[in-house]
Amino acid sequence: MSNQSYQYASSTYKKVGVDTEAALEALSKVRISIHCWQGDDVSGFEGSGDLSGGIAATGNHPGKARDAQELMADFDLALSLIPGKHKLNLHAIYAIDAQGVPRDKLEPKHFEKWVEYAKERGLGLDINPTLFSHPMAADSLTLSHPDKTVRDFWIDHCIAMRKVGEYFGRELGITCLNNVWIPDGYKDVPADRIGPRARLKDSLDKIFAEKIDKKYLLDSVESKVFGLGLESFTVGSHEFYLNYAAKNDLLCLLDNGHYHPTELVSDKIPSMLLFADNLALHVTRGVRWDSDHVVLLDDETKEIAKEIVRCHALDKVLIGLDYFDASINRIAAWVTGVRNMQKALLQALLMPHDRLKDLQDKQDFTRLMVENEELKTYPLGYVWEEFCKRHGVPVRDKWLDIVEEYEKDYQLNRD
Ligand code: RNT
Ligand code: ZN
Repeated sequence: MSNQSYQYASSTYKKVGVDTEAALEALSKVRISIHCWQGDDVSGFEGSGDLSGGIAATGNHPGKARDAQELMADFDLALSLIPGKHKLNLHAIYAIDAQGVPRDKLEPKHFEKWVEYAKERGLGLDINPTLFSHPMAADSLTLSHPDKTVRDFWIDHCIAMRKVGEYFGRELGITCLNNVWIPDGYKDVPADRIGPRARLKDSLDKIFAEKIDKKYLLDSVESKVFGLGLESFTVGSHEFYLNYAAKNDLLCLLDNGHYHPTELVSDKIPSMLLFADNLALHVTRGVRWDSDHVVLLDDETKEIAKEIVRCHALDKVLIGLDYFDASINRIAAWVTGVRNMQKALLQALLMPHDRLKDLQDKQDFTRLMVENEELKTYPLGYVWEEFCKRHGVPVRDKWLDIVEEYEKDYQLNRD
């Protein structure tokens, strides 16, 4: 029966020149970098308390992971419900058995257990230095701080994490992405804009001075428009990092919560790809601000996926997710976001892009609009079901029953 549904979908797409088998094959090769921090509201294992840096996880759904064991167990459940092979994205604050080790002294050995975990599951690992939720970042200034002692601490931390990333790449045989994001900014109109940016530039030069084999490690820098309490000025702005990355052969990481609301990351992707070999993304959903809601199958997610696919850039764009919703079951949040990113990619892979481009070039905008609109109700769902089945994960919303059972048996006993 279900096979019949897939056959029907396959023949429907075939009529517009789309091969569903090729789409399924292409999608199965895409590793999404899944952020570990959805599992515990960006708390980490240092036990130091509140999230800082102008970002916030809101909500108080019970059952968040309290330690590495719980986070790993929760993530295992999420993985069992997500089709395909992926990457796990870690932050420095998720070091294991590193109690009392200052962030600038973290070493690969503090991440050995994650490597073991990843190896057993065929996962890749990504890393982020953590330049927030720390006494040295209490004033939301880190790499651009006027005090050299503070800057040096964070420079050393970033260098330490590059070594951890290199270790991940070497151990797993899957290139690690090390992404630097800093909160630095001012609440009110600054008296000096170039000074903090010059200091940030100098700090980055020191962090990236050592060349590390790109087979193991790629480095990216993530810009932002503003943070909570830092509304007037962001040191690491888009222009700053765009230029810094281009000049220093680093990747730009575009987080779609980090731009003005009518500015779209989907539109930036082709421009970036004309000038850079690789590009990194944090796919998220900002509601009114950089609120980091769970990724839905919404228009911008679909448009991002379309750009990646029609630029033939599935192997050039490193797709990561970045959201942290504490108001719902955190495993369900992971599964929903990743599956939606995959659905968006599948939908993009099931479009006759050459034909549509041709209509644009011929300026047949009537037919272009009509065909695009008709494609929206093509039987994507049956192809998605087939993908889930082939990868041995539940179809449609069946996976939620499993999460709910786990929540009852394990998560609700945690608080
Ligand atoms: C913050 C950035 C950054 C963080 C994570 C936790 O606005 O998006 O990527 O969300 O590093
Ligand atoms: Zn981000």
